[in-house]
This record gives sequence, C-alpha cells and structure tokens, in this order.
Amino acid sequence: MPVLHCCVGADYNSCTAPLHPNPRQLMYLRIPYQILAALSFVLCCEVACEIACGQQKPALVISEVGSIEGTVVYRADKARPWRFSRYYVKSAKSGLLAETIVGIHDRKLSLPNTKPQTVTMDQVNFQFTPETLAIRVGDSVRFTNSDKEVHSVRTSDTLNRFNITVPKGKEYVQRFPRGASFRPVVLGCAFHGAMRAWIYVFDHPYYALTKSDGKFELPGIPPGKYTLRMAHPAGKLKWEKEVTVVAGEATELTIEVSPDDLESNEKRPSRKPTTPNP
Ligand SMILES: [Cu+2]
Repeated sequence: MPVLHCCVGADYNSCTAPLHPNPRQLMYLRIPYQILAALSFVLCCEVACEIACGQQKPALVISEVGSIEGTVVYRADKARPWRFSRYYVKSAKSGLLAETIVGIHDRKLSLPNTKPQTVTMDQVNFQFTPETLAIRVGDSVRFTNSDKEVHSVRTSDTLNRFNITVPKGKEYVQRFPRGASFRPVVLGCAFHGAMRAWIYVFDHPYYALTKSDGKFELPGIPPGKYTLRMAHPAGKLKWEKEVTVVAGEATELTIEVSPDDLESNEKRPSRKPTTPNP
C-alpha cells in the first residue's frame, strides 16, 4: 500500500523520507477519490432532503400515466334561474363556470404527500377571496385581511377545527393535517354571518379549481376507471361520472351542469305512485 509522502507542500528534494510518488503524482492519484467523494456527498444530500421534505420521486413515467382535462359549463334555464350565476359565469352564452372543484373521488388513490404548500385566502369587501380553495393534506392556508374591519376565520369541521381573529393587515397561517376530499372544510366569520368559504383537502394530487375560463386539467393519473366528481359549493351544484384513464392519452370532456344538478334536487323524497282504491 503506498505511503503518502510527508513533504507535500514543502521542499520535496531535501526531504529524507522514503521516496514515493511526488506531490503532483499524488494529486492526480487523489482526483478520482475526490470526485467519488463529492458525488457520494451530493447523492446523500439529495436523499436526505427528500426524506426531510417527505418527497418521493414519481414512480411512473409519462408514458405510463394519462390525464383528464376539459371545461365546466353551466347551461342556464330561464324557467329555473340560478341566483349565483352572475357571480361565477362571466358569459351566459358560453356558460364557462368559475370556482368549481373537479377531482377524482376514489379512496384507492391515496398517495404520499408532496412538499407542503401554503396558499392564501384573503378577506376583501366582507368576502373570502377566493371563496373556494383546493389543497392537499399537509398544506397550509394563509388567511389575510385587506379590509378595515376585524374579521375572523372559524370552522367546526371535525378534522380541522379552529377559530381565529384576523385584525386589519394581519395574517394567520393554518395547517390542514387531515382532509375528507369532497367533504370540504366550511369556513365562516364570527363578525359577519354572510361570509362563507370552502376548503377541499385531498389526499391525492388529482384535483383542480376552475378559473373564469372554466378549464381544468388533471395530469399524471395511473390508468384505470375512476369516479370524476365536480362540486360548486357556493352555488350548491354537484356532478359525477365514471371516467376511464388510458396510459399516454388525455381523456377530454365537457362537464355540463344545470339547475338539474343542484344539491337540493337530491333531497327531494321520491314519490311512489299511489295505488287507487278498488
Ligand atoms: Cu368578517
């Protein structure tokens, strides 16, 4: 086994120690080991970071997954006007519907969480803005107050119960460690009874919240049959359908909803035909 020379960095020629490769040769000999050590260090750091952050690299490549994408449209009915239409439908002609949650509703899709995110819900003009959010389990919401009045954020949700006051210009960050998918956390303000908001907390990444263009996209879904669900909590609209996802393909669809999809329709008791007396 070679012995490192004692005169590295000193006068090599005057040294009486046993002769071995000169310092320059030693330097070249060390380079591969230094590169190896550096690569090992980088690899260890990456693994440690992933463990610390709870991240895992996607197990599936693009060709092994599919997607669901499309648009949510509201079809108005003059005979049954939807009183929330003016808030969420910019154009009655196109019917493109904003603030709609679209997502997969299947328990088998429970997946490890990604790096937690923090999203903001403001309180402006005595209204939560936006009124609807979709997050993953472990994410946080930063509640802010842009009004001059004091607001609060409270919920009696059994999985995420809290009650906080948010004075003017202040903020409060609340983490959501648990969620119930399409059963949202319903929020209110203790000072202003008309203020309402909804936070959907998913245990998988396959959900979207539409903006004014009504569009949604759910990428990276493993192939299979799923229940695709749509919810518009402010307008009390619900819809769902079985959808098949194929590897390497985008399943496109337009979700059309109307007054027929109002939640209140579900609660009507079924009328059994009466049998006339003989
Ligand atoms: Cu308030």
